[in-house]
Amino acid sequence: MSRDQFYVTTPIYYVNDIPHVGHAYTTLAADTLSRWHSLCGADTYFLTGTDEHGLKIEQAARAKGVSPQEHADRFSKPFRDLCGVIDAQNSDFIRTTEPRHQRVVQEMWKRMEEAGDIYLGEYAGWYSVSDEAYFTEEELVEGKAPTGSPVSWVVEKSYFFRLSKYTEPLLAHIEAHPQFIVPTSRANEIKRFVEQGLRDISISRTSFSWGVPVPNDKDHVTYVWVDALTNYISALGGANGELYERYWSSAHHIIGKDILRFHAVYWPCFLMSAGLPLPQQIIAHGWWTVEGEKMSKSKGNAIDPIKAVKAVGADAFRYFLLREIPFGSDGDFSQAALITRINSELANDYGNLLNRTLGMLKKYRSSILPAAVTPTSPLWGELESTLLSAVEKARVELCTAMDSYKFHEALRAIWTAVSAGNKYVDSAAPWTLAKAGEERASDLDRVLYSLVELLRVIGVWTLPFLPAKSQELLESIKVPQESWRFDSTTADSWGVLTGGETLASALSLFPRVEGPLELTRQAPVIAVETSAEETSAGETHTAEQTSTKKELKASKQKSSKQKSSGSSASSTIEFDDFMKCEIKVGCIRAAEAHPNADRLLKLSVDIGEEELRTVCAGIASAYQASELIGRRVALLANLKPRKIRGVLSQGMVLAAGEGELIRLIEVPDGPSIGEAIR
Ligand code: ME8
Repeated sequence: MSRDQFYVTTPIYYVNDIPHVGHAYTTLAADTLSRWHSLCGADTYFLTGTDEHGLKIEQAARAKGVSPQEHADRFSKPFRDLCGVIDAQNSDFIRTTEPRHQRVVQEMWKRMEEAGDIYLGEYAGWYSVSDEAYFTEEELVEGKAPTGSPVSWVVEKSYFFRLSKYTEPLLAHIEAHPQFIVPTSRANEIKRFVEQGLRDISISRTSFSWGVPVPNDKDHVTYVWVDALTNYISALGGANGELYERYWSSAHHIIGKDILRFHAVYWPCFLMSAGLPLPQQIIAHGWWTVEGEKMSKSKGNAIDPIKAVKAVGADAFRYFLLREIPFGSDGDFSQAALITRINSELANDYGNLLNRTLGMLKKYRSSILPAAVTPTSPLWGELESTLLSAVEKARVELCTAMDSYKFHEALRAIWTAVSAGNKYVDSAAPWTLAKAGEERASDLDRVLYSLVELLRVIGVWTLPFLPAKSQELLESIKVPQESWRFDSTTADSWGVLTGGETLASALSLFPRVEGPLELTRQAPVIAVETSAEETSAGETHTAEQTSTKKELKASKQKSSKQKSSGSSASSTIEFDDFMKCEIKVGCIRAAEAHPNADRLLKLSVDIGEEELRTVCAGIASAYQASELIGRRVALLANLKPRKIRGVLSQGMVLAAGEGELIRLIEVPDGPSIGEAIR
């Protein structure tokens, strides 16, 4: 049986820096996609590597007093190691200084030359070394490249590529393949650019020698982008290679938005000229900042993947990067957001489901899994049907999200199944069944089995995202390896575990993390502005000290904010004052968007009264309404009802944090709904 192929690549990274979170992000997205397609049965190939030629590298090596090759060897290694650090399973790692690559670059050149698309001319223009690109006078911004890097006027003999010839063919290809460039906003950007008409580009250099020699002209080396882009084919053995035959037609290039034009304009035109088919898709993702700032060497604020993995583990790091922002959008890496996601979604939501399931199985059945209960079994009940339909819905959403590179949606979908599991525990109340003894033994068996089966499904789904932890889970609950496949998770395949297996009695996959974490590459000595009471003028601080000071300042600001809003941190209240608050255990039965306020959700909360309480909560930027159903919350029940934007709110759910980071205070299982919280 022939299987679909899926070939995925990352950019090849420059060896002028060491890897940071931006590089890790692209590699991890490509890895997750590759693993996802494997899980779905495809024959996958995943390529990453390093880009080692060009003036930039030659100059960096010279500055360090080493040869360009030595420099490249030294700086390529951390990128190769990065894959291991973040648990990326690449099939190959290509380096542009390898002979296998250089051979194919020259072949590519010859093909383009034979097509009549290369001619010798003279180039004069503003050249930026750090961008490896020429700019026209009009493109300069205040005498610099649009990126802000310095430019110099260069005149040299150069070979040119007839890019202009491909304006129409490229536009036609983009029109005919609406999914060629994603997201659509980026495709439109490229279309607008091409519609203005493409100009021929210079594709060789004589001003330096660190590159692939142009065939039959030793004075020239190939322009770095002709060299670099060809890696996607050279790693497959060139256009006649076996791997090329097998994978090229399924190529997907994952890149950052910074290099879209090279991939979506130059590369397809080079390929058309060489008579080779175009890749299937070019997928551009957004840009990470750190704590609201651009990452830069001078600021020393680049997140080091090695440190991040050391601090929170590879899988939690992967989870955060993919869950935090929509793939095509820019996003910010903040330590607070990292910690919140790990603690609330991994340790809390997922951890609870896992702990409760294995804990109860141990307590009530000595960790032996009861016999399978499937939808056709007489024991199957309504609660199981509800659970299974939530799982089926999540499965569909997961597929849709992955088809459009919405990793954050995919994880959100999986977590709706986690919530459905936690809700199932609450509704099925296994502890009550256990109390009833023999009489309800088969009901208890059914609940325990269903929970483990749910864990199996979640374990399989999370394999592409959290590979090591998912594997640990699947092994702990004895899921046979042959069913670690996506098609084992349909509603029809509910019941893969047969029962009778002895499972692990406990498993701690994601421990809670506490800040502050040391995540940046280095803590440079930098001057900070301080007030006279904190330090004498001119003193310097390490970044660590700075952040402590920042935190200090923030907490001071916070407490002064509290003071001004009337709740002075220093004043105390009497016990009786507190006892006036009726805080009760509640359960959210329904949730929807507030009709008149984007920030608010309208919740229906059960606190054991005849009618549900309507509560307006300012949590819409942190929660989807659907994921709240079934959550146990703390509700301030005797707060005077008040109309909020036209809806009468009868109480307040307790939460901590602000904006997107706000999290509901959750109530553990045990106390029943309506019970007082003291
Ligand atoms: O451009 N946020 O290499 P490069 C998100 N050699 N992604 C980021 C990022 C950030 N802040 N910073 C870097 C090159 N990246 C060429 C590529 S390909 C034929 C040649 C990621 O080392 C993102 O994928 O500058 C971006 O496109 C890539 O690193 C740039 O890596």
